[in-house]
Parts: sequence; structure tokens; C-alpha cells
Amino acid sequence: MGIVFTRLFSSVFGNREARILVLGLDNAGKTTILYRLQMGEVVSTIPTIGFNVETVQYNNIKFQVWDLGGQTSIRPYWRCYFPNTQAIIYVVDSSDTDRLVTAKEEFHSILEEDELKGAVVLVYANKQDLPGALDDAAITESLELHKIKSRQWAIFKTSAIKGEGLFEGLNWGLQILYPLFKSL
Ligand SMILES: Nc1nc2c(ncn2[C@@H]2O[C@H](COP(=O)(O)OP(=O)(O)OP(=O)(O)O)[C@@H](O)[C@H]2O)c(=O)[nH]1
Ligand SMILES: [Mg+2]
Repeated sequence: MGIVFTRLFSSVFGNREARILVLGLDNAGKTTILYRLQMGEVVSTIPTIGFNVETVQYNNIKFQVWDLGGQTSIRPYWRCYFPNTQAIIYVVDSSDTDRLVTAKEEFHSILEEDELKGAVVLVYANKQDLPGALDDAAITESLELHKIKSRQWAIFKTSAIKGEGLFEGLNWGLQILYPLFKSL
């Protein structure tokens, strides 16, 4: 990201932090991604009961990143975190082909939420390092991303373990968020 853009963005945000929700089925890699973004390291995780929240600093810009537990019994609580969200990172385990239909259903129900209608959507097709992982085109099709209307979205191939694709995706999101904040 260019220095000028970074300065502009920082001055628009002031001391405020953009709020990003990381959602997706259990075991998709959300917590691994959160700490990869925050510390640049792979941490060992246990299934999240509740949430983790961390401030992620990237190019002088701060984000409050909320990583919510993805187990079936926890998903109904996601909505408690929806207000004031500027961006969603939806994480898919690209090797978990048996659960892609469930991942798609959860994804589209999120998109229908009024409180999230202004949120930018970034999809991480995660676990690309695993054999048999579907690529971004296949995940786009499985999640029926082409059905998304009136919203900016993008999909990135990622491997949280290898640290690939995460910041490329974040960069895309930043460039979309900047004009949104400017108009507030
Ligand atoms: N091979 C591979 N494994 C990954 C990747 N990302 C996460 N994992 C592994 O997947 C497992 C689940 O990761 P978590 O980050 O705990 O998953 P989660 O989405 O937070 O799961 P919940 O908290 O239950 O919702 C862990 O063993 C991670 O090490 C990846 O890109 N590649
Ligand atoms: Mg987790």
C-alpha cells in the first residue's frame, strides 16, 4: 500500500478502529488467521468457545478483529457481534468438501442480516496447502458468490499455516473501506 494512501486512511480513522468479524465453520482456521495477522506466527489453537478479539496493526492502521467460535451451537450467537461491523472475513476450509454446502448456507444467511448490509465481504479459501483443497474458482462456485448483489466482495486463496494470501486480502479490504469511512 502506498504511503500517501496509508496517511490518508490513518487521518480519516483518527483514533477509531475498523471492526472486522472473522466468521466461518468450526475448524476453518479463523483463530489461526487472527493470530497470524496479529503476531505473524502460527499458534496452536483449541476450538473457540465464545470469541477472541485482538487489535491488528497493519501499515499504521489499526483494526479490531473479532474471531468468533464456529461450532454449530455457537453460530446463533454470531449476530450479537454484527452491529457496527465494517468488514467480514469469511473463512472456508477448502479441503472440507463435505461441509461446503453448510458453509454456503451459513454464509448466505449472514449476508441477509440487516446489520451487516453495509459490510465489505472478504472470503478466504483457506488451507490451500492441503492436498485436495479446492481453488478459489471452485470455492466461488460452491459458495455461490456470484449471487451476491449490491456489495463488494473478493475471494483470496490463503494458507494460514504458510502465511500466504492473508495480507493480500486485507489490502483489498482496506482500499474498499477507505471511501466508506470518508463518507461517514
Ligand atoms: N493445513 C492447514 N491447517 C490449518 C490452516 N489454518 C488452520 N489450520 C488448522 O486447522 C485447525 C483449526 O484451526 P482454528 O484456527 O482453531 O479453527 P477455527 O476456525 O478457529 O475453529 P473454531 O474456533 O472451532 O471455530 C488447527 O489445527 C489449525 O492448525 C491452514 O491454512 N492449513
Ligand atoms: Mg477458533
